[in-house]
Amino acid sequence: MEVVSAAALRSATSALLVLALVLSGCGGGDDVVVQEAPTAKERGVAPRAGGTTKIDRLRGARASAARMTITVEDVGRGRFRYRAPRSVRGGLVEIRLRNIGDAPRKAQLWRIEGDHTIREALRIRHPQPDWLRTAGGVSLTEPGEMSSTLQALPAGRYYAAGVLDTPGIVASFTVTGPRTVPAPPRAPARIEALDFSFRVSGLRAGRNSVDFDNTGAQQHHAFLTPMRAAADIKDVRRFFGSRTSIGAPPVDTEQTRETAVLEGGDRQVTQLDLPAGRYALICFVRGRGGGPPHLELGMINEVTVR
Ligand SMILES: [Cu+2]
Repeated sequence: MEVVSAAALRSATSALLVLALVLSGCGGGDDVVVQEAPTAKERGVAPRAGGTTKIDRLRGARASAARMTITVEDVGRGRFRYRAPRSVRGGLVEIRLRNIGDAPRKAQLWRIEGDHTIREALRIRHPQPDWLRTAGGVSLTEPGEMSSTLQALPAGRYYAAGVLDTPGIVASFTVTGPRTVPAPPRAPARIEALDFSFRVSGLRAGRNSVDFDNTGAQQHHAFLTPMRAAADIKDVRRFFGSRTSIGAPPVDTEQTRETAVLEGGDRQVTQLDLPAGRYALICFVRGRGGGPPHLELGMINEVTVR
């Protein structure tokens, strides 16, 4: 029997918050642009007491890839700020996110094409014009932790931010070098996003290097949230499909894992820490023009990790 506890209510609130972040257009956001490298103190950030900084390197290609580190920190009242180097040598790049804030964050990269400015980009919700590209980035990372992604980073003007509706204080940077670069090597685990379904193989309990492969034409991401013991995938679909859900949620949204958003045809190797269990795998992204979140078009699967 489900008892509606304070914890469950908190979870419900955070689930609705996640929904709000993903689905709504409510956030005004900060449109301040900073271009700063991490300070020495930040570079030396230590793991939490009793914790370890887990960096799982993909052997081979990752060792030879260029590397950039993005830092995210909280700056009060739900505001958060990214820092990145001003200039990065492009190619196959290992992008690391160091989270020195208080809440889980991801680093979504955006690339601006043509003569458009970051201030223009930050005003965009839907429709999203073709000159603003979702360019991968680093998956959701816990406070005090660092995780990384290996992906092609072609030359261009970029910024690191949160989601479209809640970008935070973004960090702009320039990628120099070739316009076309090699794709990353294959990883043992794979999440393929199609229009509009997922194919999953090779996920196991612990830290996974995941080949996140968008073989569709649309933008997609992978959102993995642990399912509660009594819940089935229909409960999860109903929960996220309704904006008025009350009662105990069928998932533990505080333990969510989430990749960055990729354009159709793009691929990256990213890290996901997955304790054993059953997960709901969901895409909440809408099309460039708006439209329903892909969850409503069938992008929801149950995945068991052992
Ligand atoms: Cu999608």
